[in-house]
Amino acid sequence: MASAYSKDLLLKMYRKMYLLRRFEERAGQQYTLGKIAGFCHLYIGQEAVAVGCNEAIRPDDYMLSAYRDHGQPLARGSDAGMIMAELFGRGSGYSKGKGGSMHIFDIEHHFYGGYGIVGGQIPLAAGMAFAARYRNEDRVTVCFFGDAAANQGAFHETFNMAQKWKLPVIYICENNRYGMGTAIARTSAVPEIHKRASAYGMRGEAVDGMDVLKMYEAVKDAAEYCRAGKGPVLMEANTYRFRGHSMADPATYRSKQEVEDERRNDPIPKLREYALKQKLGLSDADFEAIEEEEKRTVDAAVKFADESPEPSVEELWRDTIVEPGEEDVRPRERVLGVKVTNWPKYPTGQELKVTWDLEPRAEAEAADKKAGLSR
Ligand SMILES: Cc1ncc(C[n+]2csc(CCOP(=O)(O)OP(=O)(O)O)c2C)c(N)n1
Ligand SMILES: [Mg+2]
Repeated sequence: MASAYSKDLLLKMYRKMYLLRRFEERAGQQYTLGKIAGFCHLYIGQEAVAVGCNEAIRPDDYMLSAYRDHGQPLARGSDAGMIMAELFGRGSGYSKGKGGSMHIFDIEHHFYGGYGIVGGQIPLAAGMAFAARYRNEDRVTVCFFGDAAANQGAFHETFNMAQKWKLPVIYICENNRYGMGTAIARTSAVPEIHKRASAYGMRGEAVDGMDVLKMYEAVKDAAEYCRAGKGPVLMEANTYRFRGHSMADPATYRSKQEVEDERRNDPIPKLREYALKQKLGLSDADFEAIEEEEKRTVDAAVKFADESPEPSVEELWRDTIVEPGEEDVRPRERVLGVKVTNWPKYPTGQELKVTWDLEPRAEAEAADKKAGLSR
């Protein structure tokens, strides 16, 4: 029987999962060498979730995540060197070295962070989905968060509005069974998180997050549903992190046996075994060649990060606030007012034309000068 998936797709998914794994292994190593400071949460074990999802959506769809955020942008195609440089706190990183591991942000690939507040990205994703709908774009927003984030108030408040407005957003709860050192079953009245969708009349489902093809199929179907205007989806991807919560966590709250058992379910060899069984003419050598290439990609990323300069002291003050007397390095227009007539009922599909009155630059400068401010 012919394979249900093309050779290209299977190899692409293998390549990406391997890249994510290798990147994280090297990040962990660089952390222990003292090259990375602060928090560092590795994605090892969860690769199938980000990769299966990314292949199922469009490159222009929006994506947000929590602080365990190296894997999703890598799956999107972000530059491994710029992510590693951010971890190293170097000026060539995605947040100019000022965010670190938890704050990857890559507009080119529509990856909008990287958030340290547990559950903080959940309402933001609804806002992005609202904006897409408002502008009559058919983009879907994908929002990743952990199992412990499902106990935050923002989760419930957002789902209420998202379902009420039928927002095109897929919420992917990466249930790795722990929030820091606490098993989710110890803190949750309903530990099967997808079931909580029913409280809002929303579509909710569980997926095997250790199987990249199952993730791919589930997200493809959910994205179609969202694009058709049917509303949001809560998808619980059952997965497992093979390492501790962060680099600072020896993970003594779970048994070695449990981790060993879960490692037998590793999504990377699983995909390889599947692909080899298909009549696609693949052999071990094809996978080994991919692994070698991705090892070189990550070696180059580490080298790039290590050779990049630290941000300058001046950089500390950029992209923050403009103090009186300071140079404004980001000239911006000021919005004077928003002209909107006939607010349409939401959702309508009717295009809403909004225009902004911007203060002419010369007038803004004159006003600043009068107030004793320089731009
Ligand atoms: C609002 C808030 N409360 C507490 C914390 C501390 N904290 C950081 S990570 C974490 C656990 C979150 O676990 P989960 O959502 O399951 O994600 P995972 O780390 O497993 O990917 C906690 C409690 C925080 N960052 N923000
Ligand atoms: Mg968790």
